Order: sequence, then C-alpha cells, then structure tokens
Amino acid sequence: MFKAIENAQHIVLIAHINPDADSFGSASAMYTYLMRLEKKVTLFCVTERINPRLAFLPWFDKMRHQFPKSAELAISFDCGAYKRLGVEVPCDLINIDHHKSNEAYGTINVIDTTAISTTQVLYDAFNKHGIKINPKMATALYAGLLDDSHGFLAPKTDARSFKMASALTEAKADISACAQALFHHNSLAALRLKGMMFEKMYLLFDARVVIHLVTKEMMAITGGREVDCEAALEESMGLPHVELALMLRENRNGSIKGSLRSIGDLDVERMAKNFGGGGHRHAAGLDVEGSSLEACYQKLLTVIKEEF
Ligand SMILES: [Mn+2]
Repeated sequence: MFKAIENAQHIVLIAHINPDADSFGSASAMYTYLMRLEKKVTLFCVTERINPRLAFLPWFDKMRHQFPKSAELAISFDCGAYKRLGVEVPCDLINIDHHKSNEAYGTINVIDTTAISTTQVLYDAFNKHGIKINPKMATALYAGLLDDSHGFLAPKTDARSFKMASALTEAKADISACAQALFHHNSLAALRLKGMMFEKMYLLFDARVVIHLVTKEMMAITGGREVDCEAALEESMGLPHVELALMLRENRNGSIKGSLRSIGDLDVERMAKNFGGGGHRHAAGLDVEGSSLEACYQKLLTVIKEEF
C-alpha cells in the first residue's frame, strides 16, 4: 500500500455514501499523512449533505463531490461494497476496511475483519511503517474508534481498542471534541424525528423485535437526517427483551434504506445479504429500489418470522 502511495502524485481519498466518523476519520488521517509527503490530495464523497456532526474532524471543509480527472490512485475507507463508493473509480484503488462482507474490490485490499474500526486498520498500518501520528491524525483515528465501538460499549470492544485509545490520547487526540461531537450534541430536528419514530415504533414477537418504518413525510416534517434514524434504531436495542431491530426508511428518490441490529446469535448480515445488502453480524444494511415501504417491510417480515 505505501509503495503505491509513494508512486502516485495525485491521490483521491474516498469516504463512502453518507460517511460516518470511521470512514471520514480514516480519510482525514490519511489526508494529513499525504500532505506531509507533499502529495496532491483530494478528499471525495458523493454525498453532498455530510452529517455536520463530523465538522470537528480535520479537513472537513476540504471535501469535494466531483471525482478529479487527474487522479492516479484512489483509496477507499470503511466501504465494504463497491457500489457504496457512489462512483466508478477510473484508476488503481486501495480498499482499506474492516467489514467481514468486504468485496475485496480494490487493486490492493487492506482488510482486517478483527479490527473494531477502519481507523484501527489504518492505525496499525501507520505503526507498522513507523509513521509518526500527529495530533490531527490522532483525533481523526480516535473518532472512528470511538464511534464504531459506540463509545467503547460495543461487544467487540477489547484490550486492543483501549490500547489504541491510550496511544492516541498520548499522541494528543482531542478526545473531548470527539465525545462532544459524536455523543453529546443533539439537534432539535434529530430529537423531533426520534420522538416521532419512538411514538410510531412497534414491537413484535413478545417485544423481541422492534420495527421502525420511517416515511419521507416524517423526514420532511421534522427536518431530521438519515443518521438520526440510525441513532433511534440503536437506542431501541436497549429495550428489555429486544434481540432484533429493523428500520426501513424512504429516501427522497423513493428508494428504501434498511438497517438491522441484533444481539446474541442472530446474524443480521446473513439476513441483509438476502436483499443484496451487507455489514456485520450485529449491524447490517440494505438498499431496495422499486418497492413501497410497506411491500419491502412485508418481505423482510417473512425473513424475520423464520428466525422467531
Ligand atoms: Mn467502520
């Protein structure tokens, strides 16, 4: 990977559609490193309305939505499926990720499915190559670690997570800015949308399954964002007895985004794969086109019924 980076003059760093702190944080840390090498670097994401929570990350304002023609090398971060890049990549591509479902679509693939975040994959690679992590890089790497471990509460959190957190804190990561932005800030629109989602949510199979159906209208009335829906979904996993949570959300273009969460033995990655999606065992997603919210829900319900 570092050889390919050395040989390229203009490098594009790709954050996936609707980037989270892990995807953007990895790209941000790499951006700092490439600036040090005096490379020409473009930060790219197809999503124009990026979650403003991520604005604390270094280089947030450098994000571009037009793929540059002169790029010689692209690097994608935290993106398991090629189509989630949202662009046809016309040059060599390094694929850095930690998703088990990663399609290994890169010219070079740097995938570690034991890592809790993509920033951890990158952190290991930096360390292995003796690359010094400055405070900007430390903050960006820590942001992905903090977010993907859900504040060090996710089941995958282990000694390796805390060792990385400790080293990044030593390297002067702004851990309080990360905590504030990712876990404490709330917008009024987000609270209104979550309120509406919790009111409309229903429980099935003796309250072991939670269902959220989010219409375009709910999004429009509250002004809430996609990520707020994911947050409400996560929160509903905290209900007693819940083993599976499903959220289906209508996009403005009529397509449907599905998100699944589970605990225990339930493998939602397998369920999502039935619908062309992917993710992890306990968190997965899928995209459906040409179907109504209700029809899509009925199809998923059939799959859920088989499990309960
Ligand atoms: Mn990730």
